[in-house]
Amino acid sequence: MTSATLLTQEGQAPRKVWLDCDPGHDDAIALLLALYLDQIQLVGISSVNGNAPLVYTHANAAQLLALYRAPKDLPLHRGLAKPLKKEYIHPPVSIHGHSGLDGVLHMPPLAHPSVRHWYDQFEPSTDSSDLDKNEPQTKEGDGTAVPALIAYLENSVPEGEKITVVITGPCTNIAAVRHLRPQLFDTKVDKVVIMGGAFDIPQWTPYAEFNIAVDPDALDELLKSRNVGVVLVPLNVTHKAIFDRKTHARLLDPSVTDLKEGDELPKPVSQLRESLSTMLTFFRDAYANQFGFTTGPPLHDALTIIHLTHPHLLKGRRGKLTVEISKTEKDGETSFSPSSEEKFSNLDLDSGEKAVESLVLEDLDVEAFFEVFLEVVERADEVVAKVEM
Ligand SMILES: [Ca+2]
Repeated sequence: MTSATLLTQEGQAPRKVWLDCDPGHDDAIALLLALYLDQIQLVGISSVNGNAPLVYTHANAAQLLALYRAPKDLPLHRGLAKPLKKEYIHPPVSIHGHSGLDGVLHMPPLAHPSVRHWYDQFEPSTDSSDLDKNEPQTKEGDGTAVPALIAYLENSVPEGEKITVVITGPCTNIAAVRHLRPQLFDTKVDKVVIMGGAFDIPQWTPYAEFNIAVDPDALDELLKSRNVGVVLVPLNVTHKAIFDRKTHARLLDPSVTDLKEGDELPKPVSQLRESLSTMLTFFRDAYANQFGFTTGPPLHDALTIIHLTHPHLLKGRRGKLTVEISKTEKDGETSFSPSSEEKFSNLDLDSGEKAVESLVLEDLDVEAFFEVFLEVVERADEVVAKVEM
């Protein structure tokens, strides 16, 4: 495959996407793909509590946008710090670290003007002393994400047009938008692509995957819509997206295309490649120690973006998706009744009188996915080398 076939689809306008995330090592990869794949035009980003408390995930998002040289006019909004109805469950720091995104070399500090640009974009901090210590401040209040997405849908999405929402953390922010303005949401959003859920495999609780367990009521709110389809990217498919040593070698140095067993990983040929390598090394070690993954970490969240840019690389069944909100130990358990065994790459968004079904993705073309990932790194690398932070 050439880069032209991977990165562009002739004559197609990019899809407008709002990305709601809780970075997060795998969110960081999703964000890189969303920024650098031509098929997507990011119209807004919001942070949500999840892999770490909101105060950290928001700071991480600002730092990543600076690291990746995102366009300065891309808005980053701070979202909700607590789930809709439940108390926030803090995950153990052993998976994403204390900050939610530990272990990344060359990450710009919070006090860096470019990070401050995004961190303070809508709610300027009153005191920068905490940022000088590279510790994000605790902000009171509910952030600006929910009103900002409502305003965007109302004022910037013309009648008859729609945007896509991607969620790579708990569904809290987006569910709050739908709860407040269901009609606006249902007419201006075509689908919501969510990383979350798991079927018949080990999960965060005995029944539920982490993103959904944190805020099951939020997924339930999104599943109430009869117009807006949900595409679920569960652990069953994300566990196939394993970043292995061979890919790691190519990430560090694209000329090393055939790493042999026992060979040492090559030296990074750029600073961005070193940042991404350290990011995924931290995640690899966490997955090895916590879950016994021996070949590498799964890049869960990245697949939400691939579904939009390269839909043919992912397939699943359509049907009825539900989530347990009974306030029992099963809270957050996802259940799925496929309408047939036929596999699809997309929802049927034009299902007329009957409610739009959900699409639960199951199969991944692993090799092609990592080719896209490496092409994106190549592209980002060129930009990062040229553009000052
Ligand atoms: Ca995430």
